Amino acid sequence: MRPNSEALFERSQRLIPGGVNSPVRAFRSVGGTPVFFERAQGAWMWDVDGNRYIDYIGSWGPAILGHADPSVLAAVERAAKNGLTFGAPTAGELRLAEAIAAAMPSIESIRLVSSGTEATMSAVRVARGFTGRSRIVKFEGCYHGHGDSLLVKAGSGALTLGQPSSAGVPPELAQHTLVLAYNDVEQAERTFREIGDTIAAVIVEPIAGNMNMVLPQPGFLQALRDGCTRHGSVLIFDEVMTGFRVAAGGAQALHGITPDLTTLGKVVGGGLPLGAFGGRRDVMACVAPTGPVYQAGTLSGNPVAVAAGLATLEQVLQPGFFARLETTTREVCEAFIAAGRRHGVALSAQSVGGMFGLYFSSSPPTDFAQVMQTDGQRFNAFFHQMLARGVYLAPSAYEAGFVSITHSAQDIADTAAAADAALAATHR
Ligand code: KE4
Repeated sequence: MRPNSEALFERSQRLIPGGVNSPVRAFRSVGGTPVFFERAQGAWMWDVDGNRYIDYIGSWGPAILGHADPSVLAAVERAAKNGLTFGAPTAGELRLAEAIAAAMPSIESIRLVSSGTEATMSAVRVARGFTGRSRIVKFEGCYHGHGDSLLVKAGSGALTLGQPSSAGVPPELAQHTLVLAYNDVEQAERTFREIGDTIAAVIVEPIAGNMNMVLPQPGFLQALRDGCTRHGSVLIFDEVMTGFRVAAGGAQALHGITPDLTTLGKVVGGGLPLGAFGGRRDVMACVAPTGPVYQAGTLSGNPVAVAAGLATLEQVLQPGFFARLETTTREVCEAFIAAGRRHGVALSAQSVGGMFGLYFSSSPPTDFAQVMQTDGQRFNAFFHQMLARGVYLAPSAYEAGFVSITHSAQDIADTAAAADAALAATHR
């Protein structure tokens, strides 16, 4: 008898913290036992008991082509047969760098790394090295990976020093991180006026996807751009989630704002460990070995991960890809909205490209405070009802959802039917 999720979870908790290798997977936000998966193909995943699920997480973004895309697998196999890692430069990583730079003109120089965290951690260090300043600004509700300077929450007052949001982050370090309110233009402009010349970098998710999905309000990103330009601070767009997910050129293309640095991950690695940071040539010239800011990695630019990334971008950058993906994702949102309307439930949804937000509130939240007012308990009940009906949503009311190019009309119809039944069961 093969062990099921419960048995595997029980055993894994004895050896792995929380039984998982990344906290959100533990279902702590929604309760219950995390599902252990065994196989995935296209829009579907199968758990260890053989149950099939329509997947709306896509491994938190990478699976934009659907799982186990044949062309990506073929590219990975070809690369792997030539050796898994050289620790030396290869033509493939140059081709990937060129493909990214061609899609995102703000990237004049780029360094490949192995995760989104490495990308953002490195970008912050480069900004500090380039400006000679220590202070950085981030926004409440945005997540940029688990680098120490970015695990910081808002201090008591608006301009007070940041406080660690994790144990193990020294207060002496957290104090250099200022946490502002996402979409609060007036606060951002006031901060620049008062301390702009002390700011090394402003790092922002240009479309927030880690407090569920929150869109930038008109003028917000431009205010950050103008403030950084005026005060010589580095504007970092963290596009780990939005890069090659919301549009071919990322959120920076959709909003017409040119950052000084961009960080990437997820889709750019096609499902294998790969991230990147890059941008203005003068800023990136600070990166070792050309400059004094040290950054390195044994598996940076790994040839197999690069092969997966190149094969993925080859499809993602095809004309019409995002038009198709946008339509599919919008149809998924419309299915949820229609179900909420049929059952008289305050349920809203919105999408950009291949990512969406689903909220138990009458309209999509526009900032962190509004996100915290959405009905998390109703989401949790809905989550489990959908899971029981073979639809796998992100196990948290504060995560975005992701759609692949392989999600079919039938998948959407099945999702709509599951949402109907789930709301009927939870909102009597
Ligand atoms: P990784 O180190 O997980 O590759 O990337 C960190 C990161 C950086 N920036 C943004 C905007 C991100 O969304 C992420 C990671 N996103 C989470 C999802 N909320 C990954 C899932 C997880 O932590 O397990």
